[in-house]
Amino acid sequence: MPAVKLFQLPGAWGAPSVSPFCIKLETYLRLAKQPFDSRSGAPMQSPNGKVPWTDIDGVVVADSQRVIEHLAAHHGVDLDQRLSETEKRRSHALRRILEASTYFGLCWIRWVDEEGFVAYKPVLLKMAPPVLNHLVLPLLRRGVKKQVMAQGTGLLSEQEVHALVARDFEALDEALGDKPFVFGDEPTSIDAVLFAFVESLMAFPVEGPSKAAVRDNTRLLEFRARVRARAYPESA
Ligand SMILES: N[C@@H](CCC(=O)N[C@@H](CS)C(=O)NCC(=O)O)C(=O)O
Repeated sequence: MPAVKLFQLPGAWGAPSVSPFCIKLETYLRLAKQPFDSRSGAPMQSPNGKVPWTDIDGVVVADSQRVIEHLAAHHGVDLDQRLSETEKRRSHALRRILEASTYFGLCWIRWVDEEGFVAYKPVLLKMAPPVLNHLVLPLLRRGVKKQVMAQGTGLLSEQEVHALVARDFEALDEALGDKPFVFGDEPTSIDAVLFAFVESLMAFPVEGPSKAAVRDNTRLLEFRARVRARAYPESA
């Protein structure tokens, strides 16, 4: 087994990290039973300017998906090994819904929405008080708002953003169906991604229509509890 150092943002509100991509990777490593050493790391320290990143046997790999692919290609650590080519393509499509659509909805909920930012701000300030002070935070917020605008989610109304997030989760719920995990009885990489995004939405302490929709979805809530019990038995 390779020696993995995982650099990521710390947790809050009971979630393993404030970043869905960090939760995804930590959950993947845990589900794959790959030991790792978790270290605190901020985007500005990362080789690609984003969290998470890793050091795997001395090789630095940034980006959660690259890490998953690196572990499969070089170390035989691969939760998707048993999937057919068709299932791998479905997994890719489902992952992209969450990472390229839902993610920006979550950014809107935390960074653009006033109530969301009021709740997020103290957590951000606590994470790195000397660096992330009251002067830097508005600049960070402006940067995230710009990203959310450029991607398109920032151009939508509040109702539209929540409707989009709720529909993304409906699509994932449909793919999950009544199975324990998306591709059957055992977890694969898409389960780590789905868990990360359900967890990120539900743990954030601000109510809204998209959170209410997932709260009404027993299958997704049971899925969240199932992954938590497997990957984080200490807190399940
Ligand atoms: N494709 C990347 C996305 C990572 C990402 O967007 N991370 C966010 C935190 S959730 C980040 O570091 N943002 C900092 C920034 O964009 O400045 C991955 O899968 O790791």
